Amino acid sequence: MDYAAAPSNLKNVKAREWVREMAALCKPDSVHWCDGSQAEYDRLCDEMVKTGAAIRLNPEKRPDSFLVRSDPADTARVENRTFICSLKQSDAGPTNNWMDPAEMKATLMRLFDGSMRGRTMYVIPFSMGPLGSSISRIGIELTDSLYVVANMWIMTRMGKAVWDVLGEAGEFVPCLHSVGAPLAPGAQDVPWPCNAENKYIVHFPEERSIWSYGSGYGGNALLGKKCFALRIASTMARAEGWLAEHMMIVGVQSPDGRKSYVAGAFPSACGKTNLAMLIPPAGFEGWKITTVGDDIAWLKPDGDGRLHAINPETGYFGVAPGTSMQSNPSAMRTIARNSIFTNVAQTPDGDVWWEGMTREKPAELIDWKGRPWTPSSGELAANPNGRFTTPASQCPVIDPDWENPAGVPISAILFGGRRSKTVPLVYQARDWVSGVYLAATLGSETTAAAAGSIGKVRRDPFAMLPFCGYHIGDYISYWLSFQSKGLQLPPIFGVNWFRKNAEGKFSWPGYGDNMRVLEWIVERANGQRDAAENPLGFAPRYEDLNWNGLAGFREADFREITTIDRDAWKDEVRSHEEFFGTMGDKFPAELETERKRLADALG
Ligand code: SAT
Ligand code: MN
Repeated sequence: MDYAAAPSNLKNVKAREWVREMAALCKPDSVHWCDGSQAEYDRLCDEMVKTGAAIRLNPEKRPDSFLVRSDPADTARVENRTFICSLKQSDAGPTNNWMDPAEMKATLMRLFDGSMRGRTMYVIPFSMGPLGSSISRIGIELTDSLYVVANMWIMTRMGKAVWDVLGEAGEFVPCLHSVGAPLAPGAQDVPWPCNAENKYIVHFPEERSIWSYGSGYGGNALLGKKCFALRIASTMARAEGWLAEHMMIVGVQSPDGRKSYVAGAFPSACGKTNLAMLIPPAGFEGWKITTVGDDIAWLKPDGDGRLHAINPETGYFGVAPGTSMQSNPSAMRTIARNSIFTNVAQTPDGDVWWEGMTREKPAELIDWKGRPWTPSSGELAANPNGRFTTPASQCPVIDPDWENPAGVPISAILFGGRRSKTVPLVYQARDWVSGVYLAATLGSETTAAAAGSIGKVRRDPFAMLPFCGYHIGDYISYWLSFQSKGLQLPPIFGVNWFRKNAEGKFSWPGYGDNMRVLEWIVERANGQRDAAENPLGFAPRYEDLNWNGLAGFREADFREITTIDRDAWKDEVRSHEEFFGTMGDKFPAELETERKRLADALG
């Protein structure tokens, strides 16, 4: 193995030793230490094009951008193959798959043995959060996938400067990734190697390490994202007094110049990116929305007693279908160049297309599986979980403080899911405990972001169901513990943009019009807005929202999506009770008290 190539500023013996050991295990043909430079990125992208792993898009239409088609069997996170291997099963809890860590290690050692034969092992040092910030954390990903390297280059701060920050004795999270498809000498590679039989996305929380085998896709393979910044970071956060959350962060500036930041947790593919880049509609002149993050927030109590948040990532791995100049012009501008597109369709002139991008479907395309497509094909041209990977720095509405190492102060926290019925447009929890209750009982109809059935309501506490690295009961208790830390905690709101009418159509216009709700929320958080009390908490009356510029949405429509149907809510609370029953004895009693209070209030 070529150790001469190890960077001279890598002084961390533990890191060096770990890379050596893992290379000895995986047996790659060569090892490449990534320096993180633009030149290196360009070279690696060229190589992907040469090997057929990526297609260079038309440089005039989409400069420096690439299209990648995954194996059709590897298009989403595999939650049933994702494991939290804590020493004790009770520390993984009822929402995580668990296996004894020693047993799992033995399995992984067998799988990884020789798993990189015929390939290159790339060493990616990366920082989640601004380099050197006290809230940032370092990881090292070893991978045999060029696609992963290119995506990590966009999504994280990676490269040789990280070795300086790591120093001789710094801590790092070891992240080992292999597509699990060794190449025999002379064998022809496929465009998207992966392992059809075995996929393992494994976290060892005590060791703080990640082993991922068999998939090249998104959250399964870009280990800085869900695996590190949520699952492992949530365990670090609990030990150290902060929070690692599945939240977007958005800046809201009022016409008089007051700036507030709102964090919002929503399950995957529920519009976090759209909310973070919302364009205020007509009637909201003078309001300005800016983006800090679209997927993950690390929140930490600051000296001022408030929660401050950073976005640990540097890019967006967003859902492409549905993204258009109407729904999210800022995202469309962000992805105009320097982007990687995965599992979307290709146009005859070498650009990309997906359902919802334009009102008219193109007459012909190559679909996400690489086959000729026409509107009469009767199939989707893009995979519903097709993604763009794009640099945050290109976002036209990026917040000036998005890389501030101290983070931004959070004024309100939102929780929302896809609920076609029952859950109203918006309400404010009456206090921290009822806010934790609303977050703990968050439900959402499932989407294509995870492999499996789509459209069923599942409880997704804090939108963290697939991402919490420890027992969900302990996690909820940890959130409750913030009420006694002497902090100035932000109010908590529930939102639901996804109510449907009797014809099955969305009742609320959503997108930019969510500004009407956001305005009420920030002003409410600042003590400037009235509300009416209801069994769930506090909610705006029709006259409390700003309806300027919204045609065709009447008071009756507002009623339809805000009235609390007591019978439906009694069923809802019964389903909360059922859910609590699955949580085991670590489930905090305070929430059962809150549940009874809510049941009583509903009569
Ligand atoms: O594939 S990812 O986990 O990164 C995207 C998502 O599900 O939110
Ligand atoms: Mn997400």
